Amino acid sequence: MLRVAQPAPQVNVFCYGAPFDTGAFVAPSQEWDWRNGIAPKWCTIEEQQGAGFTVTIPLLQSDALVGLGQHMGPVGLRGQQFRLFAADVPVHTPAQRGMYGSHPFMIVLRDEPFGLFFDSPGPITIDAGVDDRESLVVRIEGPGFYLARIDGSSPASVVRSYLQLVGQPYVPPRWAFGFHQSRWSYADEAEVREIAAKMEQHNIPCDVIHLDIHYMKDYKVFTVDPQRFPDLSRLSDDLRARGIRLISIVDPGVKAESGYSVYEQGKELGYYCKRADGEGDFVAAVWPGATVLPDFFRPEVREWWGGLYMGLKEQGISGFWNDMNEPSIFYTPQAIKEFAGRMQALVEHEAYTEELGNMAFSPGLSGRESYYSEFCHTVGEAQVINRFVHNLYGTQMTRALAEALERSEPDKRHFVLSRSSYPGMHRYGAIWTGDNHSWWEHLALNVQMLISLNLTGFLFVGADTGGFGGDCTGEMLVRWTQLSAFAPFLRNHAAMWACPQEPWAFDDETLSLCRDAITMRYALMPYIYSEFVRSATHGEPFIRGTFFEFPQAQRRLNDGQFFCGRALLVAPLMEAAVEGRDVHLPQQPWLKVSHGPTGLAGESVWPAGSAFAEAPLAEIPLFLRLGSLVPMCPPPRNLSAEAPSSYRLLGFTDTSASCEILLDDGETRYASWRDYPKLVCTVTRDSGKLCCSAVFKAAAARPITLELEVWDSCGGRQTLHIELSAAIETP
Ligand code: MIG
Repeated sequence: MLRVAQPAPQVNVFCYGAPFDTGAFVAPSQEWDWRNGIAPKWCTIEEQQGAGFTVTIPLLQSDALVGLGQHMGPVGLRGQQFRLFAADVPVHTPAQRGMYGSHPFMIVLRDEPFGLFFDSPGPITIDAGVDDRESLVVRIEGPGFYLARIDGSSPASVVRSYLQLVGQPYVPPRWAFGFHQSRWSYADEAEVREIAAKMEQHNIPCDVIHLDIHYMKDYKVFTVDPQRFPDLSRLSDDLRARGIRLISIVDPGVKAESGYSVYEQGKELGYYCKRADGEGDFVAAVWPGATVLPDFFRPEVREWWGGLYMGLKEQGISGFWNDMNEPSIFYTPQAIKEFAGRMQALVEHEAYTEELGNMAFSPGLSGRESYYSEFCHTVGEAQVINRFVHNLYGTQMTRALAEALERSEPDKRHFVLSRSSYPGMHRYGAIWTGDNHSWWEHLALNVQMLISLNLTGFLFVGADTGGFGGDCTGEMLVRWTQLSAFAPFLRNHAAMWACPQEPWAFDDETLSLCRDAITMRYALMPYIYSEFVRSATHGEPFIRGTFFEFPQAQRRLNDGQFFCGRALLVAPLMEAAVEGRDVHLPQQPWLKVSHGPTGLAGESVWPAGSAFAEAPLAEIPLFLRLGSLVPMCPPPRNLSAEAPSSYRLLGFTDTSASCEILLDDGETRYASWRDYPKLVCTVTRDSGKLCCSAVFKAAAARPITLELEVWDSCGGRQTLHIELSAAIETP
């Protein structure tokens, strides 16, 4: 492996008690400095009567703390408290201390930063300098845990080592970078066809339409409602012919209904989670009513479940969306009976008490933490109560899916999306950030989550664009689409009770500005896709905060701007009725770029420092970093279309800059970045004259046209036109 002359990052893994093997680590243990039961010098570890452990890490006053993936609150964690216990979180308010996923990896930012990964699948409570301002206190419930400490010279080197430890982030097929349109739920085949037709009619590039829970018959997983979707194969074929793919949702809860074949199979095989009291299968209520939960901790259950997706795959479904896998529980039959009984007793006696008031105000039935102590998993020989491995359930379900797809087509990359996740799942699939609302605050939260999740190895992520709950407005949809145009995963999705939210659901201006933003993303696809794959294969985040790229700007943890790849600084608008915002341009001159449906063009050079960027509704402030070269192409209708034969390159450099454009088929799996077919372009200045070299690597040469626009830091602009016929070098 090639290493630059930097102090090699140091990784120590401490093992405490008898930890559960979460599968998060992939690196063979010999490569790391494993220490069993020895307390590290830089923290104190207290054991609490067999109930768990408290780890206290002293913080310097100047330390900042980032990470934790999916969480509420600002990017900087200091001064916040968290509780990692995967939950179905219907409203994302600042009071929420935990989300759908648990990602217990943090980075302490100081001159010599270090990462901390607390590997344990049970509940974890984190106090980041609240009770004691000078300490990070982490409470782990369970029989043991691993603690990895990763010392590095920069946040980037810490993340790189972390990803060597837990494995390379998931790379989806290229088409997954296209525009996804979703809704809970498109009611039937006719409506899905209409959505596809409207995309064409309105000239909006689109690759995917999602089928939410109503495609199923009575919410029974792996069934298709014959009334709503009489011929799913034909529908998917027809859409595919127009470049649009279908993705379908799958929930873990299996309707407990005799005669329903999936239920019967699993029952016959004994594959459902058992009640902790030994009284048979655990039954809980979710969408279908009474359901049972597959025990995904057992390899044979994963294999069985994974196989069930293949039925949908054979009907032309291109990828899958695992929802509700915390797992979400609306109520248990026992809990609702108790609740109803108690309520009825009070009502009968006309006892309009405070208790009744409380019951009316908050029934507290959905997602009660105690439910998760009522069932268990079989792990090897042992029975383990869900609570202690709770945060891994969604990961195990998603692993079942990813492994089945891999078995069916081992040479390909697949589309896998999950709501709940834990480190390790970042290797198998994508996540979205769950049920946000059409609130400006959640647009800002989206930026925070992109940064924090990417720091934690979850690279292919995105939020419901336009917001899930509540009614979006035209202006909000435009601003959100402009932001998500730079997110790895771009999906417009809305809840059942929300107003229609497709780009055409508002007015003509909204439609045309959403179209512009989406089309711009397609024009930028050579950059976005190539840069994403490069990040994933190099163990780097794709979305990065200012502090990550410029560690000197350590205090700018939550400045509401982010880097999309290494070259582009994006400053989304996060308020209603504003025509601009403050931006912070670190250290060096930046090229302000304008954008449009055909991509980016240089505008003017801005000096380092804080500035106000005008941004009427049609615009999102974008800046190109000095030393970069961004490849673009004529925007295709969808990403299954033929590979482009011409590229536009926008550069900003006083010396030289280069870019690598992937030329792969968009779905073949490669062992490393080196193996991807690509075109490497380099621009240089030779006594003021612009030169460009372009070399095909691991790819057959083919005729390609290059249009170059290159700026220097004094505002000079040069252009160049090149016709490549084979592996040649110009000038
Ligand atoms: O309880 O399938 O987060 O994206 O549309 C709601 C219906 C269930 C929650 C998911 C959301 C999805 C919805 N699901």
